[in-house]
Amino acid sequence: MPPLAAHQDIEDSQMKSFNYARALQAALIGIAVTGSATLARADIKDYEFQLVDQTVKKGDAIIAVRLVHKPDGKPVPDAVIFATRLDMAPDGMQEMATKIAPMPSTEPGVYKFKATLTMAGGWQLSLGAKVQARPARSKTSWS
Ligand SMILES: [Cu+2]
Repeated sequence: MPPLAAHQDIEDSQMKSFNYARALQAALIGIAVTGSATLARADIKDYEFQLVDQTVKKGDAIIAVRLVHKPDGKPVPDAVIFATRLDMAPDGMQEMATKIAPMPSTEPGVYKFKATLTMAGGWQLSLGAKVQARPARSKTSWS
């Protein structure tokens, strides 16, 4: 019966997209990055860690974060970054932590870490940054 068949097709495709969305959600990892910065006369609120690649998957992962100086939006190179903790606090599993190892990075202001994300869901990466004092800008006047 064509009308019924057509109806079933619609139901099937809805079911498929629903399952697909669920599967996608289950495989995804969300990482919230929290950070603190230390520098004499610098305001912590002026610095922010941003996750570079939002598509982190379960398993062995490279997590790249960019340290940004918020007032001018510029990445901050040469900061000493110390990863304090990577755990599943956003999913209510603070006790579920995984090891993090710093990795070399080629892009200034981007800091990389290697970690094994044992479970899909929400993770929180807590980072600390020791920011180098910026050299004072020389004032040049043209006449
Ligand atoms: Cu967990």
